[in-house]
Amino acid sequence: MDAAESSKAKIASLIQDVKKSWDDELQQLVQTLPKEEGWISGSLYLYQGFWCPAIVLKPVVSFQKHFQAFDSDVMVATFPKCGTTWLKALTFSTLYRSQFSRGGIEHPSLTSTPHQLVRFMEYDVYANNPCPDPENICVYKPRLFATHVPHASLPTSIKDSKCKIVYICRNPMDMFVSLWLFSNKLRDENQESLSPNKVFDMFCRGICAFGPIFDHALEYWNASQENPDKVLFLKYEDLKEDISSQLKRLSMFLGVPFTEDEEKQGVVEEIAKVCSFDKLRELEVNKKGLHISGIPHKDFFRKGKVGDWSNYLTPSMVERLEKLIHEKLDGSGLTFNFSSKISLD
Ligand code: PAP
Repeated sequence: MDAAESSKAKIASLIQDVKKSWDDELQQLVQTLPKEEGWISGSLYLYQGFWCPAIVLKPVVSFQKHFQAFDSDVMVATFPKCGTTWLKALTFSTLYRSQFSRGGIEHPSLTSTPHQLVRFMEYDVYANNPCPDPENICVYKPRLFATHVPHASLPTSIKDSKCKIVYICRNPMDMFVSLWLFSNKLRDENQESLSPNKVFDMFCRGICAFGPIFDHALEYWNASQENPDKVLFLKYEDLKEDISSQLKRLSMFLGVPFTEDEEKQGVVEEIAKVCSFDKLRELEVNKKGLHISGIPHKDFFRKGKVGDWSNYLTPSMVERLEKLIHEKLDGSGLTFNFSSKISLD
């Protein structure tokens, strides 16, 4: 073996040692954590106050330990099934619009899914590599990422830097229905379908991926109230109601406000259209293939409506959730729009 080969072998063995000690550390951590059955497969671990899916526990810890935010970074943060796919598409199209102007390079959203364009930290960037190269984890500049990790558990560099966070929340009734049906689809053929009563009870007790939803939303809500230049808090229902004004808020927050000329040329409406449910769902790239997490791309598009919960939840479920929403959110200033079907007042 020559000197170069021997040095390579030494580095490889060193990396193996680091990986091994890291795996041992994680193994020890897992043994201390409360555990519950997951909705799809694998377990949920109660880690730092939220239910972390077993499959992403290691990536979440790597993300916390190793990620170094840049001041120019943008992070899309969401609770699952609250509009992640939509917000990724909107943020990508708004932030980089000058790089893909009309008549120029083909827009990447025609050939890549929103989840490929804006990578999840825990399901993608850190999934197989505890320490990825910071220069290569996002091909666009400024860097844009996404996460479901709660605010309290974000890496400190995200909070200490000028990195901006865009958060989207959705009324918990529609969110629950979306997650329940999504999870059922992804369960193995030999697994029974999820009993709605059982998962609803788990959901109300906060036991679902990254739950409880109330703590998740409230942490980001409070952060947005304390520092509106750092955290933008959006609601799925507001986007549904008036996408143009919400896009303008987003562009201002990102520091790339739409110019008068752009507004006259209809750029805002164009972005809204390109990112709309119907447009995205019809793209070939979103119909075929699997996300890196193994989820079929098409499963991120179901109905995309506000108020679909009324087709699934029983009156007693609605009553329980209503009570919980009051209990958790009253006095916080955070409210939800459930469509015209019920009023929570
Ligand atoms: P994730 O958090 O697991 O990545 P996310 O995109 O938040 O997924 O959830 C998918 C939901 O957003 C689905 O809602 P539904 O089950 O109530 O239909 C999906 O239909 C909806 N969705 C996806 N893309 C859009 C879009 N462009 N506009 C509006 N809703 C969308």
